Amino acid sequence: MSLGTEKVVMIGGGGHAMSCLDAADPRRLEFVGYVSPKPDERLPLPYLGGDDVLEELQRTAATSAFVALGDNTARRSLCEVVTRMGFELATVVADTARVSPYASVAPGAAVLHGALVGPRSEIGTGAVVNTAASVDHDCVVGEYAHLAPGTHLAGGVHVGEGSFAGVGASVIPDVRIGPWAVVGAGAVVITHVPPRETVVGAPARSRRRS
Ligand code: JB2
Repeated sequence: MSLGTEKVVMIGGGGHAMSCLDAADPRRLEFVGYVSPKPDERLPLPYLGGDDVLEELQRTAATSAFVALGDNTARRSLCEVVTRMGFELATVVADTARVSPYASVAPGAAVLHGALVGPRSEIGTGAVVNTAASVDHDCVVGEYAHLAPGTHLAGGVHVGEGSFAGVGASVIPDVRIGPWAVVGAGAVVITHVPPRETVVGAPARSRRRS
């Protein structure tokens, strides 16, 4: 059944591409293959070449692209490149994820298996809500931010653009995490995190001060 199916080129062929392929709904997204500097035979998609083939693919084979790179800076950069080429950014939402009808998920974002996105929360362009992460009500997950598996945001948390929360991190209600900050794995964040700061531990503290 191809009615309503989006033809998509996967950008990247590593672990995150595999997770996103595994989570994507094949009735909605048809991956025509992947582009990467080098093939990885473990990804069960046709290898199409390097990024130099993208313009041709946009003309002939795919209307959308999905950038599956875990690195936030690289994902932003490639999302911008493919958007300039005229691709739409595909969005991956796993069928096992629960996204509130009162929430929004922007183009290019990934909400992977078992993730939860609560009401009035906003998931930004190219952001990743990884496996079994949860975002409670009234949160903002900024563009190109990444919540690693098992991250938990309580209500009203704002995560700035490009920020990364490591596996199992938790954030109490109404905390602001600045843009391009890093929250270490398992950290418990109870105070605001300045832009570009790295915090670790429970309670989380600046790495420079710990
Ligand atoms: O400029 C690029 C480029 N740079 C690297 N263009 C394209 N099209 N692809 C690029 N790549 C490709 O991204 C590499 O050739 C490789 O196929 C992939 C990176 O794979 P890797 O497994 O190293 O990282 P990942 O980003 O897929 O996964 C990381 O992030 C995930 C969220 C890992 O840390 C995972 O464990 C994690 N789950």
